[in-house]
Amino acid sequence: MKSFTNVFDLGDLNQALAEAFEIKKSRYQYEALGHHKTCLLIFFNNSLRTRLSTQKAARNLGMDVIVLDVNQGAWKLETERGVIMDGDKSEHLLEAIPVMASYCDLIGVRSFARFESRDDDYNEKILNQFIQYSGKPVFSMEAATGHPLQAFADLITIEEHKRTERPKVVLTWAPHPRALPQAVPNSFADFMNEANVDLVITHPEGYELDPKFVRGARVEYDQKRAFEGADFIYAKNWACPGVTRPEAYGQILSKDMSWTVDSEHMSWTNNAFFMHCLPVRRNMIVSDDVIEAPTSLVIPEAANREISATVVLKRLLQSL
Ligand code: AN0
Ligand code: CP
Repeated sequence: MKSFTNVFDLGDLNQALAEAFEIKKSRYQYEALGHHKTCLLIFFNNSLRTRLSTQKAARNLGMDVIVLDVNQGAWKLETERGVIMDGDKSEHLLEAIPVMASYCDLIGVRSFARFESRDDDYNEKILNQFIQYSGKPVFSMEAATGHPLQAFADLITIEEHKRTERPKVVLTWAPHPRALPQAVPNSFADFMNEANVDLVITHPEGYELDPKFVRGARVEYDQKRAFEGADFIYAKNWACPGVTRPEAYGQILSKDMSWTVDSEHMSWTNNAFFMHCLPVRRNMIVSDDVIEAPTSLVIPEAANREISATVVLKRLLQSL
């Protein structure tokens, strides 16, 4: 594997899951693989889980880790070519990338959607520059349109908890006070569409996800109907993806609190598990009682981030 940005980079998902369970049983078994190798983690945005779980994964594999928070202590980076750099940005990404790459063997990048241009975000302008100019294996730690390490961890968690061969999995939009990226729902749909699950996506009108990720999944605008018989409820807020409403890309179209997942919502399901990638705003996305219930998987999902990252970094190391 030369880079990791979406589900297709993993190849056979059953094989990837088998590898994940093998690593979960014995997480230091590939410790020799990373000897004298360095993993650089570059954060343009905040993180708790990704920051910790990816460092842990790199150490499981015997690697050294360097973490760079671009906005805290590094020079402000210009990302556009052709700009006269007379503003507050002291360095260009086109120099910074090869310099950073010279100190490491693998590069993880977190760079959220900026919501300035849908084309720039959906063409993964920043992540692709790292892939193009670093000459090193690059993996996404949540880029503009995807968060595949999260979705892989979610798939592992579903596999561990499913009660039927082909569970019904519902991805539901929920309200949030700020405009959030589509990376998490995009990657969740990307992975679920390749997994052995029945995926239903529900959201208010205007929140249609990009067809590249929705593919053959059923879209149901009636949240109650979507929840009926569900085995897993995966909640997430996202801002307008600009599919049916291009002019509203990145905007908040609704704060309808009737979409908040509470115990009444969960009563419509087949005693479903509740999932969310975290961080979550309680009583906006999900009620206290639902996230605290024994059927809430938010902590196991976060713990599985170490496992998904260990599988991915192991495969990238094996490609060196
Ligand atoms: C981010 C998002 O919605 O993409 C990160 C989630 C893993 N969440 C926030 O910015 C609150
Ligand atoms: N789920 C997730 O990626 O969390 P962080 O933003 O804290 O890394």
